[in-house]
Order: sequence, then C-alpha cells, then structure tokens
Amino acid sequence: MNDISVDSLILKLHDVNAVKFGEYKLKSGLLTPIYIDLRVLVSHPNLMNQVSSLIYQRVQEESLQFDSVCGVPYTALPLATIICSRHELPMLIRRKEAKDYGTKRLVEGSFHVGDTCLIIEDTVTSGSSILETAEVLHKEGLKVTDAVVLMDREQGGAEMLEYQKIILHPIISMSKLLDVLLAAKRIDAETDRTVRKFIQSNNTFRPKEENGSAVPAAKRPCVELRRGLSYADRAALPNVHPLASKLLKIMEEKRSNLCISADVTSAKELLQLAESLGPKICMLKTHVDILKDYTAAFSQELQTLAEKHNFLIFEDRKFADIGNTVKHQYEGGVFQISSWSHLVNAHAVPGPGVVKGLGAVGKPLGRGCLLIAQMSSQGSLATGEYTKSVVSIMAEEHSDFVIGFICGSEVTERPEFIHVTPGVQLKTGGDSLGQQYTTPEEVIYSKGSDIIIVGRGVLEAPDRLEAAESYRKAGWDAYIKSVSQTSQ
Ligand code: 5BU
Repeated sequence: MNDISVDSLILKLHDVNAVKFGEYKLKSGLLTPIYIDLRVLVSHPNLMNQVSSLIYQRVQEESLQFDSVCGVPYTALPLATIICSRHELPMLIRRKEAKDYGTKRLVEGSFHVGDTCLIIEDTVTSGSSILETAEVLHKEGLKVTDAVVLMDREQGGAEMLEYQKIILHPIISMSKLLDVLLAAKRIDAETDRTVRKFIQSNNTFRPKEENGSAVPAAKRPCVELRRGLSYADRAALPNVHPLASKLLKIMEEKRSNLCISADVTSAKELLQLAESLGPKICMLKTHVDILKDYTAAFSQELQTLAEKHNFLIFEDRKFADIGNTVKHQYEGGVFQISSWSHLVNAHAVPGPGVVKGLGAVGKPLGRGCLLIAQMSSQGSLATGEYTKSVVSIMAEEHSDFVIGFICGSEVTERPEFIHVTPGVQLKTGGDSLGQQYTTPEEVIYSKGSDIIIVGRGVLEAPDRLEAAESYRKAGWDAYIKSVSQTSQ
C-alpha cells in the first residue's frame, strides 16, 4: 500500500476532526486522550472516495477471496456500498435493529449457505462489533475469514479476532496515526506519549484479569462452533468463567450432564438424595423454600455432600426484583442462599439491575448465575425477542457473573455460556399444570443444550438410583453423539 496516500489520509482525517485529542468520556465512563469518530466521513465525499479506494487496494494486495461484502452498520455501510458499486461486487446488509428480528430478515441480499463474506469496518477497538456482525452472518450459514478496517486502535481487537479465526487487515494503525501526526507537528511529544500509554494500558484482550476474575464476554474470544467442542475443550478456554470451567470439568470427569431437581419437602430426604445420587450428577438443583424443616445445618451438610461427590449446588430461586431487593434476598433472610449455593437463576424481566444486584453479592464469593432465557412450561412468554435480549443485553454484558442460561435449546454460539434445560423425561408429554417434557436425546443432541434437569422422572421412579443412571447415560450418549458428529 502506498504510504504517501495513507499519510495524507491521516492528515485529512485530522483536518475534519475525525481524530480528536483532549479528554473524552467513553460509554464505559473511561476518559480517553484520543477520540476517533469516523461518522463525519459522510460529509466529505472526497474522503469517502479515498478511504474506499484504500480499502479496495488492501483487498487486492492481500488477494482476499470472498463471495460478498458486508459493511458493519452504520459507519462502514456507505464505504462498503461505494466499493461494491465501483467494483461490481455483491453486497449484503446486516440489519441492526433488534426490534425487527421477529419480522424482518437479519441479512438482506442474496447468498448461498457456505458463501464467504468479507467484513468492512471503520474502527476496531476490542473487535466486538466485527464479531457481532460475523455471528449474525454465521447464523445465516455464511463464512467470515477476513475483515478490512480503516482504523485499528491496537487495543486487542486483532488478537481477539484472530482467536475467532478472522484475520484483521487494518489500513491505519494507532501507532502509524501518531507517527504521522507527530511528524507533521499536529500533536506534541507529550500528547503522543499520553496516547500511547493509554492504548497500552487499555488493551481489551486480556485472557485472564490480574485479580483472577472473568473477563466480560464483549472482550472474550468466542469460538465459531460451540457444538463442535467437548466440555473439556470449553472448560479450558482462556476466558471461561471459573465456575463454568469447574462445572464443565466435573461433567467431563463424571461423564454426566445430569442435574437432579431435588424437589422434596424434607431436609432429610433431600440429603439422602444428594448422598445416593451424588456420584451420578454434575449438579443438584434445590427449591429450599419448599422444605418444611430448613436449617442452616442442612445447608452445611449439603455443602459437605457436594464436595464429597463433586457436584455443584444450584438453588432455583428465580430472582425477579430490583437490584437492591434481590441483593437482600440472595444474601440474607432465612436461607442466606449466597453462602451455600454455587449457582442461582434469575428472570431478566427487571432489566440489568437484577444481575448487578445479585452480582454485588455473588461475584466476590465466586458464585454464578443462570439467566432464564426460556421456560419449559406451556404458554411461557419467554420467547422470541425476549429470549434474544436476555442473551445479548443481559448475559453478554455481565458475563463476569452470568455463566449461562435456562433454556430449551441453543440460544447462543458462545462456548463459554452453559445451556441448562428443565422439563426433561425419557418419555415426552407433560403434567396437568403445564409442564412439558422433552427427552434427553432431543435436548442435548437436537437442541444443543448442555445439561438436563430431571425432577419427577427420577423422584417418582420405583428405583431412584437406577432411574438417575438411565438419565445420566441418555444425556451422556446424546452429548457423545453430538460432539462426534460436529467434529467430523
Ligand atoms: P420436573 O419434575 O422434572 O418437571 O421438575 C422440573 C424442575 O425444574 C422443577 O423444580 C421446576 O421448578 C424447574 N423448572 C422447570 O421445570 N421449568 C423451567 O422453565 C424452570 C425451572 Br426456569
């Protein structure tokens, strides 16, 4: 690529205020000494043309192979349009409006499953917006191998995308931008130093945070095919939440994706269940508020059994209030759930506050949360748009606490999120109060979930241990079938 044209572009971008120095507040609240806003490009047709030419030049230099081009909405959309129109390349448009998911297509344009789509973007910081677009394209059966970006802020986006098997081709890097502006005396040495220091110390690709806590999903790498990975593979992903990793390891070790729902009303019976079925399960689910004789000693004993048999405890509390209230409900009251339950679940209805409130209590204890994305009961309102928002707004933004979902089928391809499904019996059907049952094979193999929750299928069987073994085997066999087929 011609260095002179890149240098002149950098100066022009500075002229039109697309690159600004000072103190700017980012959405996250962080103050940045450099602000790049390429949205102004549309007001400068000569710049639009120059940028489009440089992007296309890069495509040719790299001999990129693709069937269509997609610009990340919105800033890169007109750039992609110019390039595609000028060089007669087929273009695809990714819709961004979440509201339209139900009624309109997510990707407009003609394509074939298996086609490769080249992504064009204006600025890359963490790489998350390219990933988001790639995931939408991927869901439609398209492949994404390369992305050309005008400006790489060099804050970890390229590494993150590489992990996702997308090669990033930047036209301007942050270092180049600073070099040119410094040489042209547009900035002084002090500004140059401040910006470089900021960029270095704000790298978004950090597989492990220094304090050992998990990295938010937006910053995490995500592997294309969740279903092609084994539980052990997923446990070893660099940024998987430590509790999710522990659970996945237990599953692999015990060859069990079975969670027993211990819906009994006496503490003694529950402890007996935990003792006898403990070796067969990866998790024990409780509703402690149905026990007639709950005591703190009971929760102590349950923890001892969880350690002895290596399973996690999941209190199916279904929190659904404002942040401040759920905080008290989780930590205090009679049950003091946070002190003994590894996992809890929550409805997303209240909005992010519920996760924040629970997280304030649970995160310091290393606990995790499953968000209810779908329910097994007939006529459940947790469907469509709601389910999508639970995943994108509620979970991905809080993945340092949310480790997965209660759902009936795969709701995200991100391998770090665990899918847990209730309403499971060896025979399909339901009960008289709207519960609906699906088989372990259907849940794990066909629907792509990870863990089956079984209550009455085991509790009402003449021999609970024997029944638990049948469910363990059915769930495990379905998993083996699923991994062996997707990895071929
Ligand atoms: P069953 O006996 O296997 O039907 O019990 C299912 C358990 O899972 C029971 O404790 C329910 O409260 C729980 N459950 C469910 O059935 N469906 C859901 O969508 C959710 C929880 Br969330």
